[in-house]
Amino acid sequence: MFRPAPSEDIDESRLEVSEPKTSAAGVKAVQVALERGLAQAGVTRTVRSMLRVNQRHGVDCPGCAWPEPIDGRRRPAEFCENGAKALAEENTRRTADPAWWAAHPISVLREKTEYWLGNQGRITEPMMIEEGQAAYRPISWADAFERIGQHIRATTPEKCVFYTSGRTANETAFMYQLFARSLGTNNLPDCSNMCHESSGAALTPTIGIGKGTVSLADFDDAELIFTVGQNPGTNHPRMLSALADARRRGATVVAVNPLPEAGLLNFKDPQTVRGALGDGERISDEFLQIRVGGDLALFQALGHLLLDAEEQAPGTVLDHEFLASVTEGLAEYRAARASLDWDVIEEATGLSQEEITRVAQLLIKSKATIVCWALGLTQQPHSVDTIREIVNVLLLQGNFGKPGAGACPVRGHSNVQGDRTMGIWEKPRDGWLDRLDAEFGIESPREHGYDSVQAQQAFEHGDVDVFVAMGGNFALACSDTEAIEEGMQRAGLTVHISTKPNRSHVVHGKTSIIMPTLGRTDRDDKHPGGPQFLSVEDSMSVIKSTQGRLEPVSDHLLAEPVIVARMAAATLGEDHAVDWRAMAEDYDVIRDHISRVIPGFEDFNARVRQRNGFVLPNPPRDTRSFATAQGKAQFTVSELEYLPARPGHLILQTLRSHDQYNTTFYGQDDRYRGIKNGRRVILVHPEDLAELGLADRQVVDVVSTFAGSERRAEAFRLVSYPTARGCAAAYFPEANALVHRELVARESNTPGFKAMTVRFEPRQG
Ligand SMILES: Nc1nc2c(c(=O)[nH]1)N[C@H]1C(S)=C(S)[C@@H](COP(=O)(O)OP(=O)(O)OC[C@H]3O[C@@H](n4cnc5c(=O)[nH]c(N)nc54)[C@H](O)[C@@H]3O)O[C@H]1N2
Ligand SMILES: Nc1nc2c(c(=O)[nH]1)N[C@H]1C(S)=C(S)[C@@H](COP(=O)(O)OP(=O)(O)OC[C@H]3O[C@@H](n4cnc5c(=O)[nH]c(N)nc54)[C@H](O)[C@@H]3O)O[C@H]1N2
Ligand SMILES: [Mo]
Repeated sequence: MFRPAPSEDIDESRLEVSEPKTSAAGVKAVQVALERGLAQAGVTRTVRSMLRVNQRHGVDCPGCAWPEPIDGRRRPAEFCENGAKALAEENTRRTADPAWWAAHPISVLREKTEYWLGNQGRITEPMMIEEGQAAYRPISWADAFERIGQHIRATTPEKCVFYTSGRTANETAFMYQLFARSLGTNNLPDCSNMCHESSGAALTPTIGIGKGTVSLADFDDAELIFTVGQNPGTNHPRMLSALADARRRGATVVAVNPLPEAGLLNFKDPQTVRGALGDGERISDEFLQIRVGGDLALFQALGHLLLDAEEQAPGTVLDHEFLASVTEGLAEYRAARASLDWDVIEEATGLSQEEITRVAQLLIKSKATIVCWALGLTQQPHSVDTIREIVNVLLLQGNFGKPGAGACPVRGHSNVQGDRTMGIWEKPRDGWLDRLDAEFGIESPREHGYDSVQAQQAFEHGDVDVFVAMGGNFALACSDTEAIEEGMQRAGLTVHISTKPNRSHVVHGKTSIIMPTLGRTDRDDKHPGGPQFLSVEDSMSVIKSTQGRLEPVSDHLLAEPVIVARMAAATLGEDHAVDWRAMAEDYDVIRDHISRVIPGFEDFNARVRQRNGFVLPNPPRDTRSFATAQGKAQFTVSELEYLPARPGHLILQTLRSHDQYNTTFYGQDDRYRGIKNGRRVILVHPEDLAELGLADRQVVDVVSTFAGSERRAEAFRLVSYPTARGCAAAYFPEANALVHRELVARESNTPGFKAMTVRFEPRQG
């Protein structure tokens, strides 16, 4: 039942380790989900929110961006354990009210982990702290907006940065970018810069759209599905149903991952009797336990083997009509892939020629292939090349614009894709800005702004005066934790539009304002025209409405669009060209503007009210057309690149535990990996441990090396774990301090969160 916030923080000495699990979900998942809901929110709020999640005209699950079935197959409860935990986090009845802030000065909050901070509850009133003060104090909304307006007017637009986290709804995101551009800056970094930016950077120039090209229905027609560099059992649990359904129908699933993740091996669907009671069913037919960073080599080898097979039996493997009519660059690609050095491929991937050839046979046979991927591919120096190599392999067999085929980057935050569609981007195209300017009579700046890494560097150089964050937890999401925390404290003003206390509130600018907002599940009804709803876009470009119904925990919370409107009016003046108030009063007004500015949103207000929302145009999927600069899909040629570990070193990736949502920790356990009551762990293969002369459970300091400099993180416990040889894994965000800010993916500038070279130094005692 309902429990008050924990007063204890994580105690790493209580760490327990057991065997990793070999299946995901099952009854245990339902039980854990209910427990967390009841502890935070009590019975009524838990039941009400769970029954409405992902239903038509319900609330979009804030957990992930995996789509819901849009035909009749929606289940009575279309949620998963981790979606339920996300809801419990938001629905909690615990509150961080002014008395709580008064009792917890910054000096105390600095010593707490994110687990403790986030578990204190929902922020109930606007709060402010100024230089020299020890704790946050309440401030009225009017004063908060006035302060922000004054501060922004007193500085220059280039010194203002507007960050967006991907839970932000479409309407809010549209207003927020309009505010930044009205002010005169494209400094609109977002969490996507740290997430799937590499996917967009690879897809846009090669297939003409920076998004995936499959819909959920394609999983019904696919013959072969790859899931590469992702952990769906934890991060996209509803994807397991799609994979299980596909396998039952006869499709083959290939998982590519350095870790034998539970959800990639077996799945116990808690919503079927067999899943609840039995051993579960297999999810993957082939599991390639690849080395971290080896995927570029893998897909080059697969491309080579496809071309080779076509040569052996001409006309049987490639889609010649597709290649001739809509692609370019095949000859150069063919030449580059003509020969292959298997020794290098085996070294780069840690896989055998035999394993790779077996998977190539599956590809050769398949008439419809989907490749899904997530962050295992996007956060390494050669990420963009790796994803382009996937595009090459898909193009060879014409796997675009036919049922059961395509590219499927599986997005993270529930509306991260929609935010980009709404113009949250530091590098907007001129044509896009022209339409925005014409609609509102403003003049948007044309100069590109900062992405997340550039914003981080600007902080460090003292070039950020005002930082506004629409959600998120920038200080902990970035690389090089110590440097970004120090940089943020040099800003004149930091503003956080947030639901719960987090680290970024604690390493704040000289003045800091926290504006508490309604969450997705909260009722938003204080408008002249009555209750309002918002909309989101899922990973497969479906736009649908989302509307919360729960009683907010405080009367002082404002909806995000209202906060943006009042901030803009306080900054730009009531007589500004944009009618901010009209948009805040009636979200249909925002949608009307969007319908005239953004292609694909024609008649937005009517279509968003349809039963299943609507799908945005997707030229590769809809018509096999590719709006690249050349007008055709592009083959590309990349050099082979991987992450070789130096002697005495391992390649470290960071990932999410089963009990966290990015920087929010639901609990202290990583159930599927057998880790309990602790997070400062490093998973290492037993033979690597032996070779390094280290022991299971030994406590070490971790030292990362990059470009001649070192980063150190203290007191991590080594855990013997069946990861690929030469690799190690630690949790995000504990390990972020080890990531040098210049370790990034080329072209996308995404931090190299899965590409660190590390060594371990034993600690005494
Ligand atoms: N419950 C829950 N759901 C979430 C989130 C959450 O924190 N909690 N976060 C959301 C967000 S914002 C995002 S972006 C997504 C993230 O979803 P994921 O991408 O699944 O997230 P990670 O935990 O980073 O897992 C990365 C996976 O890639 C593997 N991997 C690492 N390096 C490599 C490599 O070089 N090659 C290959 N083939 N695999 C590799 C890791 O072993 C791990 O299984 O999830 C979203 N959904
Ligand atoms: N080492 C390492 N670092 C990583 C990653 C990694 O894999 N490894 N992944 C990267 C990725 S993929 C991402 S997406 C980023 C995540 O970066 P962010 O999106 O910045 O971080 P989150 O932890 O998702 O944000 C959590 C905060 O959002 C606020 N919040 C929650 N709900 C709402 C809401 O409805 N409205 C508002 N306004 N605020 C809300 C709460 O106050 C909460 O503290 O981190 C990146 N950092
Ligand atoms: Mo993400």
